[in-house]
Amino acid sequence: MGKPAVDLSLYLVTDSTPAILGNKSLYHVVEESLKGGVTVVQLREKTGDTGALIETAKRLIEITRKYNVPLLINDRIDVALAVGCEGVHIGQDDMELSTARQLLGPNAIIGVTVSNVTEALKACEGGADYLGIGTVYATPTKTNTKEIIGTAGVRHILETIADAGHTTQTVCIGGINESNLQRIFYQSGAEKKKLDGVAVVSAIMAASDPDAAARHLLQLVRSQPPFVHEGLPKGLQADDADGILQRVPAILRKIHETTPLSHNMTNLVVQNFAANVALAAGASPIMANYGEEARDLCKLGGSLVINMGTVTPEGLLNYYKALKAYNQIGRPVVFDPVGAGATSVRREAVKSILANGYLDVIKGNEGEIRTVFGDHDAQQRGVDSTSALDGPQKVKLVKALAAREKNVIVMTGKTDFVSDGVKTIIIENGHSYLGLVTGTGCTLGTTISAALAVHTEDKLAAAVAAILHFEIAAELAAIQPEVKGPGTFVPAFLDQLYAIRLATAKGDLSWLKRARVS
Ligand code: 3NM
Ligand code: MG
Repeated sequence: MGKPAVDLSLYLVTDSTPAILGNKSLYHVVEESLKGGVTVVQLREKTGDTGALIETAKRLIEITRKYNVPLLINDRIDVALAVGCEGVHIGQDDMELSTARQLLGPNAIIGVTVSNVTEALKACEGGADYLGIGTVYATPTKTNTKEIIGTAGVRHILETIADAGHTTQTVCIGGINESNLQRIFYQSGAEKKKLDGVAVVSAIMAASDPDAAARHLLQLVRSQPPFVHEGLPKGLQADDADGILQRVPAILRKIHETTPLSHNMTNLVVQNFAANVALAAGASPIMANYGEEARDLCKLGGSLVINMGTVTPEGLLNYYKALKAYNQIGRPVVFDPVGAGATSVRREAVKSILANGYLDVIKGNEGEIRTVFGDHDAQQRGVDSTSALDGPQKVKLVKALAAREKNVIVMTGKTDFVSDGVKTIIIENGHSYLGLVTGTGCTLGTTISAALAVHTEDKLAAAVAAILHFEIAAELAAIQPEVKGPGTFVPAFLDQLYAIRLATAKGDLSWLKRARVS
């Protein structure tokens, strides 16, 4: 490979349709975006005469050369040859890569659109200079896309080409904008191969200030997302259940000492109970379902719980606003996909919430977690879970989902499974009364949020600490002499949450001996 690698960090694809460009000048927008730092420009015109296209390309190449940025032409090898620009971008229905290469020669930059593993491997083997992977998210800019592949699809392609030994550069495309760029970039990246950049149309072409838009997007590509927290220092890594168990008291103590805010956007059924559990566990609850409030609340050092137990269209918009606010400053979010598989509305809600922000922890029962994973057989009856998977299958599921989302997955049940995509912790604590009281699952989400707020650097340990606090409190409550059933259990449970917290603060860790963790 004699030719230098292209900087794909911020790849602009033009679009001069009025719906996107408005009444601005294409040349002006491209020049402004270059000032802002765009690193590649692709001229993409789906209509118009060849002569006019060549004229446009000629004018653009004068601009891109000033900024030392390559100009590529979508699909039209003839136009690229006519103007002598740096290369082309071809789709699956366009000219064959080998033919384009013959026509343009070895030094031309040729990129190929791919949306699955087969296309990606073929393009790499055929000598593509880069892959445009998409469509990541549905976008009004291109409505005839073949496949919406999400970040999971992008990551799968990256992993596959890396495994095959290809070092071909990559960008992703489709629905990328300033509010989702960092999450898409982060979740799409595979261990062995990250994306080299992102390609956008409307995020720049439709912007009122393309210079500022490009500048901001480039800065987002080049910086660590705020919601990614540096892990614990080496030597302190809790790589097994014992290591995590040792850190539980410190996490509980920190909750006790700092009273973190637990901002709950939760359902009507559990608001009161969740607030009481938060208080007993040592957090400061606020039940605020109005998304606008998150802009202020997210700055208070706490965490957010999104519980879609009584989801509504308006509620969803509120979730997005809050999610954005917390993601932007890197404060943690717990998502509780209550009844995820029960109705098609809820299945769609799960997808859109996943597409609207980064969720540090997702907590649900088996049916819910299966739905989040995309298992369409996980039809639920009401919001209760029906068990179908055995232990090893559950481990596999939580691990795969956590790896896909790059977060922590908690799957509750008689046995709980908690995974960060690498390690999976199995917890055998709890009591059957928890299943006889409404909202215990939801309030576990609240308890996890408190731990997460004080221990963002290790979400797995935070989740495990909260689960142990919660479930051992249930065990201790159930054996109190006054407890005769689920009714008397509830107050005793609140008492035990509180008692465990106070005992831990004083250094009494006898409760933790009940932990059954592996
Ligand atoms: N190609 P926006 S998606 C030009 O999937 C194009 O190959 C796609 O527009 C593909 O950044 C797309 O405005 C449009 O969402 C992307
Ligand atoms: Mg094409």
